[in-house]
Amino acid sequence: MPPVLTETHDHVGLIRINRPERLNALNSDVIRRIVEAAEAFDADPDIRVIVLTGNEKAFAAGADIQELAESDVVQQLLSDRLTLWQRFQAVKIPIIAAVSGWCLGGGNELAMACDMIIASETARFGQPEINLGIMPGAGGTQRLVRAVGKAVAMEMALNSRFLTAYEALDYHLVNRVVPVELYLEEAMNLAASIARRAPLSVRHIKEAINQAFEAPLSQGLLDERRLFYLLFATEDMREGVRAFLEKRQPRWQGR
Ligand code: DAK
Repeated sequence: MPPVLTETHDHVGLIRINRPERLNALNSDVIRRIVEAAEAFDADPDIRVIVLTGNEKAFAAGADIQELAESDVVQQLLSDRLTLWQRFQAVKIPIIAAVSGWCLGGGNELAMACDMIIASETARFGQPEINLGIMPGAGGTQRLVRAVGKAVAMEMALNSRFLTAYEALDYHLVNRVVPVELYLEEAMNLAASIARRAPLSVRHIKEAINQAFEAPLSQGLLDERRLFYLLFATEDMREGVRAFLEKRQPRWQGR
């Protein structure tokens, strides 16, 4: 079985990390396949939202420690892993992480690189890289702070504190927590609901909200306005307001 599987469900693309014998540890091949699958869905006009998941026991227990053991600084510097993460971030349609079980190290960084996280009650979130004498290297010291705040991020990265699913909810790392039997269904339902909305609005909203993490407020507001104005040039905007005034459901064309 390949280590990354894909399926489509109407307008939703599902990516499953599939290395159960290694708790879905992320080696270079797996990361590359995830990124390529996400890019392929992004380029497919029929797909409007992506769900990324693992299995009940593990979303991903971090980078593959076997591979790390064989790596040195030159290999790290020459590897294209950083570029792969940047390509994942550049995906324009929303990505929802459906997380159950272990979500550690690079696994947590991957979940945080998604746009929303649906967690099962059994999910455990952590940045345990310090136990290996390294540190988070794909957003664990940056995105985590923006999600949970400095104090909790420090404890997670400095002292390998794992968060339960409900702690992650309290600290705004995840959108919601559901029973383990339902986490994927919940994520797929959320994805399907977003997929029914005006596709260009969805893309612009994702871009604008992500700008809030990149740019100062004044720049972010300018970018938001530019994206807002652009939507006035779309047929979907005409259709949306007309449908409201005519008291009917809009029919989105994505143009
Ligand atoms: N890598 C490789 N194998 C792993 C693994 C991992 N991260 N996690 C688990 N496994 C393997 C175990 O070795 C075991 O294999 P066998 O002994 O059966 O052959 C099997 O999966 C089942 O695991 P356990 O027997 O340990 O299962 P338990 O339920 O007892 O414990 C656990 C679950 C998740 C607490 C434990 O497995 C664990 O502590 N795993 C390691 C977690 C960890 O330290 N993760 C952080 C890795 S460092 C980069 C960006 C990011 C990163 C790196 C580079 N660049 C931009 C270049 C990220 C780094 C990391 O994530």
